Amino acid sequence: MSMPGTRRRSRVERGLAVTNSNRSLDEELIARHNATRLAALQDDYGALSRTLERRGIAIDAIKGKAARLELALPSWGTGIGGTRFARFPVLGEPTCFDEKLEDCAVIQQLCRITPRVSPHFPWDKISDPRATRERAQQLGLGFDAVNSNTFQDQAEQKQSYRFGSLTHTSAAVRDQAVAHNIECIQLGRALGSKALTVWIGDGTNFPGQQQLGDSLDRYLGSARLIYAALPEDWRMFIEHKLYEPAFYSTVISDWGTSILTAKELGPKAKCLVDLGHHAPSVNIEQIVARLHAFGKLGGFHFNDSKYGDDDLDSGSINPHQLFLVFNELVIAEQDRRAEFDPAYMIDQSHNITDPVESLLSSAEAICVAFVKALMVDRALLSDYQGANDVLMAFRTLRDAYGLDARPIVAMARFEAGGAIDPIAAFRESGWRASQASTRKATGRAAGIV
Ligand code: PSV
Ligand code: MN
Repeated sequence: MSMPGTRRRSRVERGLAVTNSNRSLDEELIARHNATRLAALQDDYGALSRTLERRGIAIDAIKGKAARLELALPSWGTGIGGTRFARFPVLGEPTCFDEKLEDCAVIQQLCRITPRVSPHFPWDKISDPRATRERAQQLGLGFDAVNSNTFQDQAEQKQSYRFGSLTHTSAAVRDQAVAHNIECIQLGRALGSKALTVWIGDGTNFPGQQQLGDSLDRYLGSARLIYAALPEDWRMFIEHKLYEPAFYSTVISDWGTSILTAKELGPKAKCLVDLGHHAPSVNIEQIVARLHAFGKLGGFHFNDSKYGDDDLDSGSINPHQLFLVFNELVIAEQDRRAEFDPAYMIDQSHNITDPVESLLSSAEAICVAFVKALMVDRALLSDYQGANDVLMAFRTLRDAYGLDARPIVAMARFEAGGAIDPIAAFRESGWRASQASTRKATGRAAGIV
């Protein structure tokens, strides 16, 4: 027996709850964590199951769909971001791609719906893609869409993107930007990825700076070259953004430009909806329905936004909008007028929270929104819609939104081997503290790399 004050601290207390072999969390820790919470979860799950049963909805089918949800993790989201003014680093944050993968593996181990990582080049330096792919496999991870970056200059590059990249007036700059995208495809191929996401910051900051029509023509010319380099089974996601860093006009500013561009390019080109990239008050769920109707819904970057930002944690500001987006996705999946295979990714920047915790919290919020949409009584809703019973149709949506979906999400996660409360388990593991002793300290320079 140890004396009070002299008791040897457990591995967990010392922040050592990691296995030495693959540097992920100790499975025993998760099992112990779950053992203390399982009875309460079963209780909550049983109560929700009875509520749904009264509505003729089978809880297990919904749980199965929740378990099959897959969200990609942004490699850049694992580091501490910053604003234009400051970055507040934490000890133990990842300093290289390998360490970002380790943190993603921890997230996946705890929540079980984030099996793939989306790399961003050249932020992510990968010298041996085969070895990186193997390392990811060991950690239980695969790779999702690769992201190109022609919105910043890199030390080694010849041409500057100060005045644009794929739309630049100079052919030499456009060629460089096209070549970078093609390199991203090659790297992605080696990693086992199947899509390229292209977001450009091109546009203008002053009226008169450029001919607005000509810029789009130049974009299409460059994008066609990238499209031509896509492997047969790949997709190219075109991500629109209203403004920033082009504060007067952005070339790919909205879903209209995005879908026209995707149609010009061909069937492998699809539109990517980043929830934060719209004007305030825009009806994003309607955009989702439109893109699906025309077979151009490629995927999502999930985040939230209050003012003009696009990097807040998913569901932290407007969880109802997230629910309405998933409501359209549930309808789209059943509707099948067009292929339905959207790629889901979280795209956030974490400035003052632990990135692992924020990503876990967002994965939960996204899955909760999905489950709420699955709990809508579709037959009833359709009857009310047909009868133009506006209030009851609205109430049918509300009745699902008002339910607490968390027991389904937690039960699906538990049954898949994850933690009932992933953030609590992460804290119990002492993961961040354990990494602080081996990972280098990062700087204060602003930026999300
Ligand atoms: C741009 O704001 C964006 O949403 C794009 O997806 C980028 O690739 C990502 O953020 C990271 O900066
Ligand atoms: Mn994005």
